Amino acid sequence: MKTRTLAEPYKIKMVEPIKMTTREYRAQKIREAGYNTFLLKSEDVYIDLLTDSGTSAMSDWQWSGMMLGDEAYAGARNFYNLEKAVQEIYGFKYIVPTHQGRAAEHITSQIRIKPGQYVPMNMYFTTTREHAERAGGIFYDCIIDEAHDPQNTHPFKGNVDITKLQKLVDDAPAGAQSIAYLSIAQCVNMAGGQPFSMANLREVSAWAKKYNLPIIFDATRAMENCYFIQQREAGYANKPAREILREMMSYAEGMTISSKKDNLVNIGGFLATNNEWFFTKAKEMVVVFEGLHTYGGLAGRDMEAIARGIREMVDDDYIASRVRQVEYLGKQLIDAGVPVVVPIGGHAVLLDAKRFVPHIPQDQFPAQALAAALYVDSGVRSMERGIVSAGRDPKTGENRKPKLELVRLTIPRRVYTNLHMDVVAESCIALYEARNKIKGLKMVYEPEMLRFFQARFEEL
Ligand code: P61
Repeated sequence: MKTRTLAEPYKIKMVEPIKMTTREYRAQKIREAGYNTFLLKSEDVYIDLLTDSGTSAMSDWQWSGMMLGDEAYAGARNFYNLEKAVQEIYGFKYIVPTHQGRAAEHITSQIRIKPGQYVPMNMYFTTTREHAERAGGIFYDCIIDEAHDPQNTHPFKGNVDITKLQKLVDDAPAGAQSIAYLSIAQCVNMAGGQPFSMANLREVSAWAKKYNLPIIFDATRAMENCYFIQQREAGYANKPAREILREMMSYAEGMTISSKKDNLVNIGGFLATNNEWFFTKAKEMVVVFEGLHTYGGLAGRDMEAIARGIREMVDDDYIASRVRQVEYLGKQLIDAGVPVVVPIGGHAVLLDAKRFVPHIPQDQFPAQALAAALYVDSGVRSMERGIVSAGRDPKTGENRKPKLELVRLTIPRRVYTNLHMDVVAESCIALYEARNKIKGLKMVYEPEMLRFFQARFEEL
């Protein structure tokens, strides 16, 4: 029997008009932007799939909460609303707000990493690794090998490979003491939004307990991971995503988060933990870098929007419709034979540039070139997630050459309709048919840190 169509569990109350542009105009704009989609003006973009970060549409309930901002310097009512939401939904006792996710990563890394210690992560994320390295930590990739293969259809490509963790403990000079903590992310961003399973988390947690190693989540996209567990993992089909989240969080000692994703707001983040020592140290540090521990760089109204977003994100109808829209776009590309990362992830569809433009060698930045070409074709803005994003090895200074050379089409939450997705799919398909015309790039300006944000290129 054909399943019935399910539409979005919300309706549109306010719209933001988009400017239409011509191909010639866009060709000029991408040249002016040094072929870097981060350097385009948003006004020149038709459908903005650069990121799902801070780009969500807030609900009327969140917006009305913003009018109830208590802008006192200390002890704002909204902080306590946020604290209560985190305690009830995530289950952590202590919370320190920050202006966004990387600030929580900075504080966590500085407090918890001793120079020379390893920080295993299930694949790197740019800011998470940067902050770990700035604290003297050494990144160690402990994700399963399948995650590095865009064509592997493993349902939980975000899983941790425990044999890799064991090898690290066995080989490291001081064994488990050489490890600061396990930094585990849900719906692994750089792998294409790939989830881990609860079974894997349970095993990782049991292993970590043996060595007295804490797990600290990067819970930026935890909710989307919970949806996949509900859909794919035995024993979870009838569990509300909200309960799945509570179980997941119970395996960790704490979390950092960019609230700009799961939490459905335009700005904010926090760290949360059950460890009183960590909380006390984080409170000491947040006043130096962010603001008092009851606002951490956020306005009272922002904290209210996060508190309400946290309560909205656990709605099963919402989270299903969010992930299904990503799948809707992905399926069209798969059906047309366009090379994408499979399975389709929770927040994005990723074009596999190595197969899309195989005539462009990796040192000519194939994903960067493809992202630029997509913008010129249709005004769709995407993001390079390949050799430019991977940066240079801090020891050798050489380019890191990641196996994954991807262009990320990231879907903002509650923002675009499926017709927008159709336009994106059409453009990707047209581009794939004319792929031989896409040329490689050379980098003409390279920033020292997180170079992908501001690097500039010229066409070869
Ligand atoms: C993104 F090109 N993500 O995906 P902040 N952890 C995780 C994230 O996805 C994340 C942060 C921590 C962004 C924004 C962004 O290389 C880039 O609130 C899993 O952005 O500080 C952010 O949270 C950091 C885009 C960040 C990038 C870094 O689009």
